Amino acid sequence: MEFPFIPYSRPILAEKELIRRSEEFFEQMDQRRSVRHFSAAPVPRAVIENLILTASSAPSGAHKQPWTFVAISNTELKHAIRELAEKEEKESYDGRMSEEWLKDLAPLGTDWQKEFIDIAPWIIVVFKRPYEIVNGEKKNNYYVTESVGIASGFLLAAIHMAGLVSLTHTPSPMNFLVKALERPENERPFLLIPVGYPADDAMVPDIHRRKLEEVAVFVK
Ligand code: IYR
Repeated sequence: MEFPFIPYSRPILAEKELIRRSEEFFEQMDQRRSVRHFSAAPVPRAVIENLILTASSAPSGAHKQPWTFVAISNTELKHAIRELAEKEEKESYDGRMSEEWLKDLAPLGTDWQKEFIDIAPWIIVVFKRPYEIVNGEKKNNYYVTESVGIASGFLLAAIHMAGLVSLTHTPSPMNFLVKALERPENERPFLLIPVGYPADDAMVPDIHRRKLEEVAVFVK
C-alpha cells in the first residue's frame, strides 16, 4: 500500500496552557484503577465502538494495525468464557503459579474465580495478529506485541475517560479463546478486558504509584 503525504501540524501552545493540559490529563488518568467488582448496568454498544476506534488509533509497526477487538455482551457466551477461564485459572492458582507469585498477588485480592466475566456488560478480548494471510500467503507483521500493547493502553485510557472501569485479565493459558470466539488461525489472544461501571460496593486496594523521581531519569 502506498500513502501520499499530507500536511500535519499542531498549534504551538503557551507554556502555561501546555502545563495545564498535561497536568489535567495526568490528574484524570491518575484516577484510573483496575476494578474487580462490576455492576451489571448496561453500556450502549455505541460507547464500545468508540472505545475500540480509540484503541485502533494507536501507532503500529509499519502501520499494519495487527489487532482485532472482539466485543461480547451475549450472556451465554460470557458465561461459557467464564467457565473456560476459571478452569485454567484454577489450575494456575492451585499449582502452576509459583509461591512467590501467589504471595505477590495476595494483597491485590485476586483468585481463580472470575465472576466479573458474567457480570460486566461487555468483555473485550484483544487479539494480536502475528501475520496476515494475503492471497493465500503469510505476511508477517512487525513489533506486534509492542503495537498491541500500545493499542491496549489506549483502550484502557479511553474506557477510563468515558467514565467506565476495566480490568486487565490474563487467563493463562488463554488459547481457549481462539476456539470459543471462532477466530482465524492468525489471531492470538492477548488480553481479556471486562468493561462497565463499578459495583455500588466496589473496593480497590489502597495502592500507591511510584513518585516521579522513582520512575524518571532526566539526564544532565
Ligand atoms: N492471570 C491471573 C493471575 C494474575 C496475575 C497477575 I501478574 C496479576 O497482576 C493479576 C492476576 C488472573 O488474571 O487472575
